[in-house]
Amino acid sequence: MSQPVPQPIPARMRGLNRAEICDVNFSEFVRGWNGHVDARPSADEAILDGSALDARGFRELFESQLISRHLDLMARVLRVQDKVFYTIGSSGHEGNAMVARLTRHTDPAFLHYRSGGFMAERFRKLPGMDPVMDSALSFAASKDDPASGGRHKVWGSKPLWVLPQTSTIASHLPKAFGTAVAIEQGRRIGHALPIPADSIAICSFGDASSNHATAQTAFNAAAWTAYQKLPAPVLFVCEDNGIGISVKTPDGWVARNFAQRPDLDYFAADGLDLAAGYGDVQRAVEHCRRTRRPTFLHLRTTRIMGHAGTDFEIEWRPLEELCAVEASDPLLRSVAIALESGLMSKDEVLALYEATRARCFAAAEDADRRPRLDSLADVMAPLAPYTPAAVQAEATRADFDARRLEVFGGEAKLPENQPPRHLAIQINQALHDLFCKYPETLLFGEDVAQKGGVYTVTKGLQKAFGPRRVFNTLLDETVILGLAQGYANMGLLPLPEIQYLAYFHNACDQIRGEAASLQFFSNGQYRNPMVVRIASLGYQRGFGGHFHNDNSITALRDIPGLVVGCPSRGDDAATMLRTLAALAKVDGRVCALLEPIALYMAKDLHAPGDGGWLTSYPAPGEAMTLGEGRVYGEGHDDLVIFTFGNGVPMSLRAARAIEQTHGWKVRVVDLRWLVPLNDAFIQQQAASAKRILVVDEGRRSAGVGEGIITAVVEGGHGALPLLRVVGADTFTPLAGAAFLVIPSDAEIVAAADRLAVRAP
Ligand SMILES: Cc1ncc(C[n+]2csc(CCOP(=O)(O)OP(=O)(O)O)c2C)c(N)n1
Ligand SMILES: [Mg+2]
Repeated sequence: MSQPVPQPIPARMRGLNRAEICDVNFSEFVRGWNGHVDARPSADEAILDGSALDARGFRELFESQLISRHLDLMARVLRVQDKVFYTIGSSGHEGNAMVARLTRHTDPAFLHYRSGGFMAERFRKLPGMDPVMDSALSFAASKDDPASGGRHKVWGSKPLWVLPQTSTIASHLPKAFGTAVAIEQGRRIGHALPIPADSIAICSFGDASSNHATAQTAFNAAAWTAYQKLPAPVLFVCEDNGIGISVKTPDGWVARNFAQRPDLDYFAADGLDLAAGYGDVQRAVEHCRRTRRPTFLHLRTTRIMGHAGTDFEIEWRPLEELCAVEASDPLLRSVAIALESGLMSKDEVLALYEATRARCFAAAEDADRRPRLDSLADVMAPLAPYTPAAVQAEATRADFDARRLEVFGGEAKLPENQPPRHLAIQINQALHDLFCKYPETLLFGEDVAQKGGVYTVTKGLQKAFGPRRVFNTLLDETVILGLAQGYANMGLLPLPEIQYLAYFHNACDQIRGEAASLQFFSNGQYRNPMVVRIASLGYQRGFGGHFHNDNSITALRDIPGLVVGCPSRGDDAATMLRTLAALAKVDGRVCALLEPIALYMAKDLHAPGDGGWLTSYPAPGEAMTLGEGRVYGEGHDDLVIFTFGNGVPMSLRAARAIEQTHGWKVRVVDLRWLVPLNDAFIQQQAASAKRILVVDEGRRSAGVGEGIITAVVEGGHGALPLLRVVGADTFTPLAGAAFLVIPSDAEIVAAADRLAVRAP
């Protein structure tokens, strides 16, 4: 079998664009070929002796490789004409087309940015699709791009089950793992999956990316699952080109790191040689599908034409090394196979090469003539869909009486027939109701099952609904949120729990970069609805220190499209939960519920034993509209306090003192919804105010309070006497010192005193 021979680089070409050199190398290699030629194989004959690949398969894979290559070459040329806006290519990785050929278009795929070959090949799985045009539209950021509608150059396709990925390397591995788990678990709870039950999840990434914490956490979670003999049919495809931008992966490291991992089954395949690699890829895919075990496919690739069009390797890499890399071009090997097997003549190869080039350029020019996103409304359209009437109808739908009677144990035991209770109990009852209403609901996290959570909020749920719907995960927030995305991808309704707000920050990218961006980058075609419950905020009498009293809401505030609610009392939590679930179901929204830990058990408001913070359970049929606040002291205008969470009972207590001292009528406005802030409601409440106080237990900088004040000022009420009582920009210390950094009842009263000396 002849190997591609490194081409001598003529002096005139040194320092030139390496893409051009690779392009020229191809034609020169074909013209210079004078190796042995077999008799032409028939379509179903092995392409070369001993290969698992037949001639028809090779021919199609080769065409997919050429499409991928010419899209790259086209991008390099048209980038400088501002017709293309992305030049990270797949050159050297085209062998990943084998993975596409050997899997199904219904196997959800989460792809590396060098998966052009995979995409071109997957497009064959459905009739009437055009990989060249669709890709060209994405390269051109055209509004007609079927993957993202012009929002990013992504590999994505709704009909082909390719979920668009972000550019954050490794961030897609946890959700690929989650999707694999969801395929199995969905079936087990009787959920109708959108894909066949024996599907696998495919996830490709680079060698450097395999070191990333987010990747490692997915490998670990997959192995942790398989170790317990639970299924996790995920095919991890490591496309090893030996380098990450300019940093070389130590020789042999990927094999060393993964070949012996328990419960992550390792396969290696040569992605540079279709004839040699095909059988190994096939074994890996079949193993994953049959055993339902996490499988690691180590695919040998190379990277030619640099990391991206902007990477002038010639400036930082020895020329000899570059030439050696270019000589390992898998397309040269494919040409050798095509010629040696007798499948194609030199002229046929060159004609196909040039025809593919022409096709890619024609598509790119066509794409360039299509419209691009040209208004902010267009850009944002898929980001945060909201259909109020449908959400309200869903949130108030109460057609699950029979199930709840069964779960709660009869009419008399229904929560709405019980005396008023505190927040933790009412959240617990509301969760029971959600489980009755939605058989596709899952609740999971650390310690949520038998123990019922650190604060017993999920107590009894596992007993009532079984371990397949309520379960403990391994201790890893990134995996918890990755699982949530996976379940959502399979049409389930995940309610992941993050044990403390501080530990949300630990895994924030799974929401910030991934879940919340999916509708945007898929132009609304894919969604991963979920309601993340997070035990949050301070005021725990000095216990627990910073990490159990974290008050940083800011990290959630600027996540586009996210909905954040923060109830301060039990009835509000129940009606809010219903709306959050409806937002997830109807509009596919990613939602967070911040549960104020310090109020979980709060029973009293003004004095011990007054029961002022207990509430009755709202029967199903009641729900809270997104953005709707709660007003205490309607019509009171002397002072309006805007607040939320722990600030609500504090402000209500302070209001009494202020009324006594100043004789003012005080209105306390619980915003309840923190993201998005309801500016119109804030402005409407501010309109009749004589003075305004903002009580924000979050941090001073970039906190909710800043948003409230901005709304007030933009509403034209900035001239009113106005002050903030707000947390300090610090971490929270242990013990009594904790109270020094967050607002207190006394500070609210003192702030009112300061307002009193300002003229209204
Ligand atoms: C979390 C994150 N950090 C850094 C980057 C910038 N970056 C983009 S690609 C890349 C190298 C990736 O190398 P590898 O995983 O080997 O993939 P390859 O490009 O070689 O195919 C880096 C550092 C990123 N996209 N995401
Ligand atoms: Mg690499």
